[in-house]
Amino acid sequence: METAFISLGSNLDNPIKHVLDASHEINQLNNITVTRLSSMYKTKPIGPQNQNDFINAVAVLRTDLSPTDLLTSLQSIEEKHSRKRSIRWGPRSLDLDILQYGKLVISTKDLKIPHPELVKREFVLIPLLEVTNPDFIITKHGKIKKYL
Ligand code: PH2
Ligand code: MG
Ligand code: MG
Repeated sequence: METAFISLGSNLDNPIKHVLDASHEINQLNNITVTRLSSMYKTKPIGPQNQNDFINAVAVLRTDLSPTDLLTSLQSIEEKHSRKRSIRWGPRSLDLDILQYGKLVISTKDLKIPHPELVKREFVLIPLLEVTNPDFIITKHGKIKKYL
């Protein structure tokens, strides 16, 4: 059993509903329990500015799935929310990213943990702080409080 942290984001058609529904759907998957969900944060888009504000949140999971199986499961939920992969950093109905998985560091073509943008993004760091504490260690980087 490992603890994993994921980010949830949406900026298309009722983003709060996409994020909340996704958290329930993740909890219903076999081998995953959502143990905490942060508040919903309304955030300005990073990247192209001609798109809606985002709703962002972070969830804490307990899971038996390997990182790649977890990724596949999260992608199946993104697809259910009619996620289309188009513009980099563009609008999306649902984005689920693995931020951290236990103390693991992975860097493959399809999966990088910790998430490479994690420590640069307030829309992830602030909800992550809410569900952890200032001394929480981001693998490779150190205490979260250094970045806020
Ligand atoms: N996701 C992106 C690009 N830009 N900006 C905000 N505020 N929130 C996001 O979740 C987000 C973004 C690509 O994953
Ligand atoms: Mg993302
Ligand atoms: Mg993503």
